[in-house]
Amino acid sequence: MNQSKHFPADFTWGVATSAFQIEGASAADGKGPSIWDTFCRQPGAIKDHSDGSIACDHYHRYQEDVALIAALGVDAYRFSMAWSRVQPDGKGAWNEAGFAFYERLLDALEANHIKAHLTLYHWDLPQGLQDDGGWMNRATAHRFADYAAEVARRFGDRLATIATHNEPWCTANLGYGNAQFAPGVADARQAIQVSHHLLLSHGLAMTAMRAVGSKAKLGIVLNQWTADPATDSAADHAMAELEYARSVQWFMDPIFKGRYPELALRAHGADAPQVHDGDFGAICQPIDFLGCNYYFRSWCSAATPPLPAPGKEGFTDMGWEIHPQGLTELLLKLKGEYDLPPIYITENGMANPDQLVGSEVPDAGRIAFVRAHLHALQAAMDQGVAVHGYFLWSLLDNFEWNSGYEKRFGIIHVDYATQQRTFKDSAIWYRDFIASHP
Ligand code: IFM
Repeated sequence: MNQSKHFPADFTWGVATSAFQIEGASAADGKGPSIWDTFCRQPGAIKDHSDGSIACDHYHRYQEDVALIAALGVDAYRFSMAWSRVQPDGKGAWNEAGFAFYERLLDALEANHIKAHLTLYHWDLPQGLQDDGGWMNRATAHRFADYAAEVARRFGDRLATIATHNEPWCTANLGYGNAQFAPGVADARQAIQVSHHLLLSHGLAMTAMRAVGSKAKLGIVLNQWTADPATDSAADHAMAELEYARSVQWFMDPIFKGRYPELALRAHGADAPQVHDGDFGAICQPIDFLGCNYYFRSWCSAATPPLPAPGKEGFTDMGWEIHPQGLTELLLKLKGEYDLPPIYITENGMANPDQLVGSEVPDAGRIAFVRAHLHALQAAMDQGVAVHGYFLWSLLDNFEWNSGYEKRFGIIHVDYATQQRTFKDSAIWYRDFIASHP
């Protein structure tokens, strides 16, 4: 099947990364610490006891990495800015040396005709703001808007898109709900309040960036899934409906409809967030694009123990079910429920236990995964969903948060001892696939 025939000529093909996962140089040139620097020092927080101090050393090797991006033949690169690199405390003075790094990166991308898609917040809050209460402190939303405005003022005409947040569901639920991520809090009530402050910060940042006249398209990136009942039982159906309301609709409804979903609000009960007058007005405003990160579906079983997901197409090294058809179903469901702006699939990919064999890295499983998801994407586009681009996660093997360096998501293998980069078979396949695009 020649899939490329079905994608429009102006479709954006890209690869994605985030700052903490690749940059390293965690204290270079005036950079302040982030909550992930702190979290990595907590005993037992990271499975392989590693941290992000070196990671892929992208801070020093960005030119080599941009050359690799160019060699893939992609149109676009999605990356994030480390807030504490450009504003060490998250408030107060800007760090010019930090901004200079992103200028150099943008120069290199422009020299190679690669469009830059920036995420402002990919989980690495400046520790200085955490010391003031982090995302539990409503003032953090205002600090975020200040940061967004400064970035848009400096770089707005050099960026194709600016996303406020990456996967705020994770920031709230893994960072504050179950302590798997920084800052390591386990408190359901806080997770819900944090999700509200994240949404508020998104809205305030959108307004602030528009006020400085940013030319970049502005939006947000959400991790999303369908929620499927394990059986036809009423209990499984109810569980699936609630799961979808608490995850997908919880972030989509405020942005597109100016309210929280009733079902989830009722379930949260006394833990429901404190919402001030005017908050929904700030949050619910047009966005130029929606970034959708899709990895798996949610499998909902009320049984004890829960019925496992069938995994007809297998599971990834993260233990995540491979379910490409969920991407089609998700996009069609969203189209039915919301007045959607253009969509980018801002992340999709898989962890695989890849190894160098001579000078090659065979990863047929990843090729099959990407091919199947592109097929699923086409199916949604054929049914009228306006998807403008696809970003493979990830360009490089990198720091996979609390899994450390044990999980490899890259289409380019990184030998962490030498920082040697090697194209995996999937990188070669993706390059050839894009080249065959008319
Ligand atoms: O590595 C992460 C990324 O930072 C956010 N989305 C999911 C990826 C894989 O877990």
